[in-house]
Amino acid sequence: MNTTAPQTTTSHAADNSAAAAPPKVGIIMGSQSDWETMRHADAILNTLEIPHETRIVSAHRTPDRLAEYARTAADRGLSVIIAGAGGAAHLPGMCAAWTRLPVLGVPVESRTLKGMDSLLSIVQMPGGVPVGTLAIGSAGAKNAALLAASILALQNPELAARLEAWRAVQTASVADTPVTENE
Ligand code: RP5
Repeated sequence: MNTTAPQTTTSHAADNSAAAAPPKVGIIMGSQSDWETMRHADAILNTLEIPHETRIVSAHRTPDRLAEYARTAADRGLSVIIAGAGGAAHLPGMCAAWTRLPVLGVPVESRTLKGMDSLLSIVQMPGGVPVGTLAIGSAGAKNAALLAASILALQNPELAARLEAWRAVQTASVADTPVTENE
């Protein structure tokens, strides 16, 4: 388990491979406990060399931090926000309420309801304020980052090439026939 704390006040882009550029994607999460899931989004953005930042921003524990973060996101140069939360999981929706930027919601797997609570909360936004909702857990975090990459690649041919190369590697890694493992 990765227990490294997401930075709350300094740009995570300062310690990833896209160090020099201003962040284009913001990864926010409601709690330190979400990092084990959201680190998978961080890893994909690192691999694709997309400048980004990571923050703990709780809709209920730090509501002013959320408002400030989301209201200033577009002016600070962000293009996409990935928001992960569990349980009541109101972070992605409240974030979307404060910004016109696309918000991709990741339902974090909760202990009591296995993330079904998170999923239903995030996906059921009333018409008018959308949140693009991904799968529960690490697959959703990974796909949120890939979707953010696809959005950014529309205006960035170099990133489009890196994304296509990443997908080609994934395709090439799939074997033709199954093998018996752990025997
Ligand atoms: C939500 O409550 C967070 O997104 C997290 O998934 C969940 C539990 O938070 P902790 O009690 O672990 O801080 O706000």
